[in-house]
Amino acid sequence: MHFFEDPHAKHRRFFLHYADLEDAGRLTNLLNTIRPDEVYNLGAQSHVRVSFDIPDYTGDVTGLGNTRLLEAIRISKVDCKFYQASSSELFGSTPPPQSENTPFHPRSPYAVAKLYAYWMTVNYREAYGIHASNGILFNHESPRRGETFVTRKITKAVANIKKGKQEKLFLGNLDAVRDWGYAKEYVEAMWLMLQQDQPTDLVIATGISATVRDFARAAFEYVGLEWEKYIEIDPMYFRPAEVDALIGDPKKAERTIKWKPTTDWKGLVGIMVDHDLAISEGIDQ
Ligand code: G4F
Repeated sequence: MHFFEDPHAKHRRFFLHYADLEDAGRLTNLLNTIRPDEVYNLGAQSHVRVSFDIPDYTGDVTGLGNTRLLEAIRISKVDCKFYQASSSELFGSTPPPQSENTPFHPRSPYAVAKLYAYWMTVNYREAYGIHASNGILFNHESPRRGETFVTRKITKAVANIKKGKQEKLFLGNLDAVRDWGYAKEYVEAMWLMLQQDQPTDLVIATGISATVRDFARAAFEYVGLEWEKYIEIDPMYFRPAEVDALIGDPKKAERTIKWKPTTDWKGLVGIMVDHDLAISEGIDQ
């Protein structure tokens, strides 16, 4: 991103470059210019509910975006390792526990697009010998989580309600079961995957699950409030097809990359509510 003369440029170790997963030419050009050692494709239209409203766009960016990036690597002949952000949403309606051997059954345009990207990653590995790996990550959360995903929506509302800035929290399906882990730890797993000699596909999860109701109850209790007084159900947040239960089996990751999570969903509740309380009080994080 060099639009102007930057006097500090020679001291910088981190550079931003513009590109778009819909723009194959730019991706190839960028690969040729930067010639990276590692490429992490975390780009997507990643909201599951939203993907039902914009399935075409989701397929283009979340699915084909992966192919454009793999093609850019193949065409530019850059010798790099590739990480694809695959998702536990691939498992969809297949019952838990889910491991690398569990059959996929996606339940949303987002998950179908991710399934295509998963197999393209495997295909480029097998067809062209690219060091390409899929990290099949279960839900990973942190204070940086977008505010329309359920954990952050809850922790932000809890903080605002505690501070008297909000009255109610409107949610959809409280019965959904998720395996929530800490994004900070999951990013380490991504990096570890690209430090291996051999590419592989790995489930990254805690193996511990809770319902949306459990998470909400714990978040309200963390600040001494009774959750039932504040939560209302709004069918607007229901999905045309829901993923009822995701609980990962991370044993292969423990074995192959020596990765083990240390923060479970209850730990996350504390980290995220504390952060949102500080924001609500106007303290810079
Ligand atoms: O927080 P969510 O929107 O995450 P979801 O759908 O599980 O997907 C996230 O994790 C995936 C990995 O497994 C990623 F691939 C994906 O990109 C994303 O990061 O919803 C979690 C659950 C769902 O069952 C949903 O129906 O919470 C339920 N829910 C209930 N009320 C709600 C709400 N979800 C949202 N976003 N907003 C609600 O008000």
